[in-house]
Formats: sequence, structure tokens, C-alpha cells
Amino acid sequence: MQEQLKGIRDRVIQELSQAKDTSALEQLRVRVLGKKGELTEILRGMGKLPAELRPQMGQMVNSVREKLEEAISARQAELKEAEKNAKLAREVIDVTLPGKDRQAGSAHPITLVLNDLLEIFSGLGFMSVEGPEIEYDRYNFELLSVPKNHPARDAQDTFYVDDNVVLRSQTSPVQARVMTTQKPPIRIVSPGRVFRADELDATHSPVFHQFEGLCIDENITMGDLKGTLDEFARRMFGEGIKTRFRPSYFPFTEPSAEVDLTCANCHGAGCRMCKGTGWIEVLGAGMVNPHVLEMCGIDPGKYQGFAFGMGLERLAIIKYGIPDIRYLYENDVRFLSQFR
Ligand code: 2U9
Repeated sequence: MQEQLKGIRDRVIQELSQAKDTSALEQLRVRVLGKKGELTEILRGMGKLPAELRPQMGQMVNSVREKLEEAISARQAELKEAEKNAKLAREVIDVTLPGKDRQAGSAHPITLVLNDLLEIFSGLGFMSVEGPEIEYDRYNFELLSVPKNHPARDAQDTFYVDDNVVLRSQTSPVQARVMTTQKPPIRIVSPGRVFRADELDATHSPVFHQFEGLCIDENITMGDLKGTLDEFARRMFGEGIKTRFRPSYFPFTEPSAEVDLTCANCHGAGCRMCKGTGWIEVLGAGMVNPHVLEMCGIDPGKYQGFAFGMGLERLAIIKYGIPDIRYLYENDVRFLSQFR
């Protein structure tokens, strides 16, 4: 029995040094010192020994047990320390590494041209007014002298909410609202989103942004319109830029004109952007149709007005040489970051 005890002691001391971690160590402890462990079994078996041998054997078993308990707790402390050190090594943080770079955002090109326009026209005495995107037929069409049978009213061109309500196809209803509630002099611009039943392609979008202007007072002439748009063209694209008025037709203006600007890319020499003409069409404009003034409650015998309209996408495309309108809607940071 003495030999057996020594054997267990030496073997366990040997196994202790091989235990890789605290859980292997715990298994070893249970196997030797646990309720059904080897040493416990030996203690139990002592009942079978002659009575005179028991005290001596009991002492031996207890001394081996104490020795093993000591050795196990020493090894446990060793393994715990090693495990703690390994964990610390795994979690080490290099505080000298550079931080994560947060890219600063930038204004969208449509916002950039809008800000330019607001600055130019506020300097000329125009106030910016906004209105609803879902609009009554009365303001979007009726008061603008777009008659019931006009092709622009067709469901193929305009998004209808119901018989009397549309997604506004222009920002002109904002001006119509102002004209029906305020007296001249009126000098306003109306930027905003508009909606047309167009397919999205390189030059069209069913949702785009307009910027319109309206000026109503006594003695307003086509010369005021031309002076205003000349000033806008120079401030927006540079001193050498000229305007060219071509006769056109809109129901809400009479006379009406389409307005070209000197091509900002080739300064009039002719290039791919202006298809060799040296001119780029940028605006529609005209003198407010007296019939529109009258319907909005303004006396056309006393007052005259001019109005103009342009698309912000088109302006951004020209100003920044953007080849396709869809770049403006895709929110690709590789595109947007170029406007920083
Ligand atoms: C009122 C009376 C007249 C606004 C005008 C245009 C000409 C025009 C287009 C240019 C390109 C819209 O973005 S676009 O598709 N606009 O040609 N707009 S005159 O005339 C008004 C507005 C309000 C009461």
C-alpha cells in the first residue's frame, strides 16, 4: 500500500507538470482527490486493514494528500498567471496606430448652383419663396393659362394625384399663389423639386429642380428681363458671357423667349458641348401673360411683369461639365467628393 501511494504521488507530480491549462488541472485533481478519486478510494479501502495498521496508513494517505493539494494549487497559480498573461498579450492595443479617418462631407452640385443663384438674385432684390410639391390643378395649370386641352396636362406628362391635384410640373404655382395674395411690387424666385412623367435617361429625370423668377411692377419691360438675365449670366459663368433671346411660346408669358448663354466651355468658339454653335440653351423667359395677371387679381392695365425659369440640373451639368444627369442622383462619393 505504501508503494501504491508513492506511485500515485510520483505519477501525479509528473502529470501536474504536463497539465496544459487550468481545466486539465481540475480534471486531474478530481481524478485523484475527488469523491471517487484514487486517494479517496484508498482511504475508503483502509477499513479492510488490520486495526493496528490503520493509524499509520491513515497518516501516510493524509500526508500524500496534503502534498498533492499543495502541488496542485501551486501549479494552478502558475497556469492562471500564464493564462492571464496570454489574454493580456492577445488584447494588447497599439495606441500609436493612426485613428480612423472620417471624410468630411460636401455640398451637392445642385446645392452649389442653387446657392450661387440665391446669392445673385437676392442681390438683385428678389426674395426666395417655397410652396407645396403636391399642388392644386388651379395653381399648377389654371391660373398659368394652361387650358384644359393643353398637352402638358396629359397624364403622359403630369403625375395626377386625383382630378384636381397633381405633383407640380413646375414651380410657377408658387408665384401664382403669391400673386393671388400679395400686391405688386413683387420680386420673387421659387426654387424647388418638380415632377414630370419622363423616363430617366442621360438628360431627363422624372424628378428635377427648377429655379423660377417673377418680377411685377409698374413700367416693367423686356429690357428689365434682359438686364436681369445678363447680370445672372455674368455672375454665374463669368464676365465674357452673353445672352441670346430666341422667340418661343409658353402659355404663361407673352412674348416668350428661349434664352441661350455663350458656351462656358469654349467661350463661343464652338465645341462638343454646344454642338459647334457657341451657344447653350439655359432658360425660358418672357413677359407675364396679361391674362395670367388678370386671373391672379392684378390689373394688367397698371402692372407688367417678367418671368423666367431654368433647371438646376442643367445648370450644374453645364457649370461642372457633368456628362450624364444620373450622376446627380446616384450619391456615389467618388463623384460627390470632387465638389469639395
Ligand atoms: C407665373 C408666370 C410666368 C416662368 C417661366 C419658363 C419660361 C421656362 C423652363 C425652363 C427649363 C422650365 O426647367 S425647365 O424645364 N421654364 O421656360 N418658366 S417663363 O413663368 C412664369 C411663372 C409664374 C405666374
